[in-house]
Amino acid sequence: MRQKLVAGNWKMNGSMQANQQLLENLKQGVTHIQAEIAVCPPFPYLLQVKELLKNTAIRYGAQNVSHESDGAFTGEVSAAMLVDLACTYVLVGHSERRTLYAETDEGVAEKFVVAQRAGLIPILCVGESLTERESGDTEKVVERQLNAVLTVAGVGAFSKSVIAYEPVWAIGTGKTASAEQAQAVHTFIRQHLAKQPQGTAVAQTVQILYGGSVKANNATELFAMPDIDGGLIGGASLKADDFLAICQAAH
Ligand code: G2H
Repeated sequence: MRQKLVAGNWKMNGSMQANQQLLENLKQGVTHIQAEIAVCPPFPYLLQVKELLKNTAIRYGAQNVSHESDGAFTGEVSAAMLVDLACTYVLVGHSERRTLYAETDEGVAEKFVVAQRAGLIPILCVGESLTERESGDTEKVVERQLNAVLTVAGVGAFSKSVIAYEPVWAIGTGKTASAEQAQAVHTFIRQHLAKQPQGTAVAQTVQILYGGSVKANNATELFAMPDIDGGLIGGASLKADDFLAICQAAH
């Protein structure tokens, strides 16, 4: 039985005041929630989030990490710094990073390895664009994105990571993949991992989240699917009531 995880990706949103309000409301609301819960604020707020979430079960992580360890890399943030701030998770390869900041499969794989080596749990985001889905290439694209990590880290690395399937056409668009569409890709991901030498056990235990316009009104159906282990939530993670309703649906 895999534990469900609901992670909020705040993207480039928030302020000291808004974060405090949001986290205070979350802290009050999470008492009866069974799923693991995490939030991923922008870098400048990690320390604030660390303080506010002290002695709670809510974990937190970053939205990106440098593949470099330290040195003259202006504007970058290292995995060691995230560990220093007691982050549990870090998103790698979110589609916004891949499309807007030209991150490649190989670059994402490098970040995955660096993050994991430092002791963080990478949440590897994969997913196809609308054109790729329409041309029947969904599995090919997801397989290619997974293979980049498998090549450098091996299937064993997935035992200490999370995968988030996020179809690009469903991100922030209000269009959600149907529960069946998402389930089909999640099954494919598990099967692909299971096909690797010594991949069977990892394929069964790795948490695979769905992301892309998850809302309180579609979360129950999505999370009821056998291979969907929770969600990576963008827009709906910015309002405590919406996020809590989604967390409630994950049990
Ligand atoms: C996908 C998701 C969070 P949203 O990016 O990672 O965002 O829920 O706003 O579609």
